Amino acid sequence: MQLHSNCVGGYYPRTDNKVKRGEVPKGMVAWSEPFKDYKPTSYTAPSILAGPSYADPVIGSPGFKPAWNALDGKVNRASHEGTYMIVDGCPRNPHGRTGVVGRGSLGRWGPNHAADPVVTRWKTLNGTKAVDDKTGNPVLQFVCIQRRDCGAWAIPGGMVDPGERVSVTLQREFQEEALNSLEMTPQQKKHTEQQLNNLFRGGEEVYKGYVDDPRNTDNAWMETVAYNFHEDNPDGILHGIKLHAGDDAQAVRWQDINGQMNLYATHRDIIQKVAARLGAHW
Ligand code: RP5
Repeated sequence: MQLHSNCVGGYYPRTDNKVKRGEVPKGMVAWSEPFKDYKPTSYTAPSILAGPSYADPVIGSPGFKPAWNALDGKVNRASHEGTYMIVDGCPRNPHGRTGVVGRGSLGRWGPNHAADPVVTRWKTLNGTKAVDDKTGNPVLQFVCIQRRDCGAWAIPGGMVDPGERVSVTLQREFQEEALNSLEMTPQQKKHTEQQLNNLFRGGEEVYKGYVDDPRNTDNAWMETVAYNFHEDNPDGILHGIKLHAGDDAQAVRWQDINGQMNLYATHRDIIQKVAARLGAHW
């Protein structure tokens, strides 16, 4: 199992550098390494403890009897990566120590399920496919958003709501973050949905599993299912659609895909798989 690195060391995100992660020296991330002096910081964000609808109660609260590693009513507590351990009553991050116990800013104990839509088109110059000078491969572009919480550029993904089908999450998140559908009239929204339905019906799964996300803790972590929605036609809908950032995104753009891109969490790895799948420049 690959160990994580984005959620080890430094300060927990969005805590104004007040919540320092407990020390996890190099080579001690794996749980299999004995580390008797491990002193993780306990942190669950006040916004999560306030009990929003998307968050679990505190473990031990009366009536909270989660079915770990399973579909628990409408909440999916199963991991894409197999069975995770429950230690002292709490799920344990399968990718190692993070220096934080509790949920940080994540709502669920254990896996927090997201979906990431990678919407791609070929870059064109004067109506023809742009090709990279060095590799000779065509240049692919994807719809990339800038996250409002940290300013990093990312795939416009989001959380799967309880009971929601992943295919619905993928299109919903794309429409909310890259097209600002939350501020459309019902007619505009319907029209946009109809325009995109065909594209979103033809997706290919490119990744499913753990995300090395800076918000992960020892007891709560991000997982995702990423799909590629590619439009090959240079006169297709994606060449006409107007991008408009909304919801958790503060900006949106068509990003040329190449190996130099710096993206949020492990999104670069996901995009690399898409480039390989389509034989694009990297
Ligand atoms: C990442 O966080 C996932 O890959 C997904 O892009 C995102 C979901 O979290 P929010 O954008 O809803 O905060 O780990």
